Amino acid sequence: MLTLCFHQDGFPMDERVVRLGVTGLSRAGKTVFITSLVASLKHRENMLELGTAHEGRIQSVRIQDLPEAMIPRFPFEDHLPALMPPDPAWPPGTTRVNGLRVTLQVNVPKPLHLRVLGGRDTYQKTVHLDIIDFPGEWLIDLTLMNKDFEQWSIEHLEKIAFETLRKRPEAIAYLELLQTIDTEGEIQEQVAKSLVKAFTAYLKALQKDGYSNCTPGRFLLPGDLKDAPVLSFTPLYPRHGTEEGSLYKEFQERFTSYKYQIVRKDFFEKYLKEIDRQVVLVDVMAGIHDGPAPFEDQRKAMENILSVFKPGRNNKFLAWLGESNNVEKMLFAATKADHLHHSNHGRLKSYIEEVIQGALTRAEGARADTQAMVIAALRVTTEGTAKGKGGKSLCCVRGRLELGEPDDSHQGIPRQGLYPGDLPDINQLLAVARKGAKGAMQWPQTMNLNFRKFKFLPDSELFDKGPAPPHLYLDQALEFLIGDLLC
Ligand SMILES: Nc1nc2c(ncn2[C@@H]2O[C@H](COP(=O)(O)OP(=O)(O)OP(=O)(O)O)[C@@H](O)[C@H]2O)c(=O)[nH]1
Ligand SMILES: [Mg+2]
Repeated sequence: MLTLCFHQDGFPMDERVVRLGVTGLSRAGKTVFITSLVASLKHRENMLELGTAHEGRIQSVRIQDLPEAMIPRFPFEDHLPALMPPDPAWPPGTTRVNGLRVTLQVNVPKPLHLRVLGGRDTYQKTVHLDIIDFPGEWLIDLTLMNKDFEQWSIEHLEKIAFETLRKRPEAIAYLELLQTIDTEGEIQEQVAKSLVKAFTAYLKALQKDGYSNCTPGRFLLPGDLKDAPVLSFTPLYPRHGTEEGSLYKEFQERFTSYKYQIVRKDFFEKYLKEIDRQVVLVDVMAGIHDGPAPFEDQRKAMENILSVFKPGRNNKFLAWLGESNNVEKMLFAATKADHLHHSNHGRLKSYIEEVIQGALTRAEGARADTQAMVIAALRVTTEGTAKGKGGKSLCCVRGRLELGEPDDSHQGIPRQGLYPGDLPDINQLLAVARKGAKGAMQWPQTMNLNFRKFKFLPDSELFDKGPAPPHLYLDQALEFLIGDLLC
């Protein structure tokens, strides 16, 4: 939205409101990204690649509530100090929607035709950047919108059957319970509850193993819907011509209400529909670490989710997106790049390009300006080399390695050098993942995949410029996302 206003001196002043969508699956790094982005706009010492900041033209940065009074404020004022010295720690997972507005006042050069009027050579532009944060678990629900209860049930039941072969106890428990229930008989709420309990336990087990397609997301993170009837349904074997009041019919209706009321009206339409610019964060390395099947599941989930934002000609979402959805810029970013030595960043970038290939093609079809990047919104490691076997030089990262479950006090954790391994060839990985989407839990030994998952804590030492967050390529990401608005 662009409003042209006039200053007291009679010169024009632009005002633009831009909604920046920060999307990503659970734990992709959305909250850290938003915190670091806002802090880096306020404290610009590390933002050399953001042209306006570098040129000193940003006059002021103000953080405010969103104009929508019902959306709670993103707790930036809590998150930033928590990431900083003296005892830096990561923010907790997000459990409800929240957001904030960052208002930037920028001096921009006056167009030539206005310069003839005399006065100053610059004028002031105001950009309001509206950002929403939400639990990643809810994003996956967008994939429900083009499914009915029967399709959704079949997909889940096929996967559950497969997981029983793999002896996943939660899958076995759900199927065994389901087999004892007459789904065409009258619904008994106690029976419904036991099904929901067993199915939720199964979804949680999948999520723990790194799977992304765990719908409905509210079963994992209900927010204020805990125990609401709309969350009381589970996948059932298809039945036709079932009577009103039967368990099958009730579950079918609850699924439909969930889809339209919770996913479409309360989530997509309220928070995601009006996005102007979007960053999609993907934790590619976690995907690889979890194994071929979860890696493929992550790729598919991202592709399906992104189809919501970039409607194609035959896309069922087109109807609800209407004409208003016109994402101008999309950035696909592989997060947590500081886990790898920079010599691997090129490979990580090629992963993200491959993983989101389908979505990229669609976005380009819709003429959005797209880019793939690797970033670390908060850099928590430094780089170095170590001698490996046979005196071979290994590229290492060094940081405060978090071992086991995080506790309240991380003080005193020593810094350790770690050789994270080299990323393997993406085409090889994708070939195994696609072939073994339902099968392989492990990458073949022959791939020599010594890459492993680890977690570093934020590091006080790296905050060497006051509250300006240390990062990797965040300034380039911002230049792409909003640079053009600031000139
Ligand atoms: N090394 C490193 N780790 C990061 C970075 N950003 C996020 N992380 C890690 O990823 C975890 C999740 O980050 P969040 O920002 O909370 O992720 P989220 O997408 O908001 O997660 P949900 O709210 O659960 O959907 C953090 O606790 C960190 O362990 C980063 O830039 N570098
Ligand atoms: Mg979060």
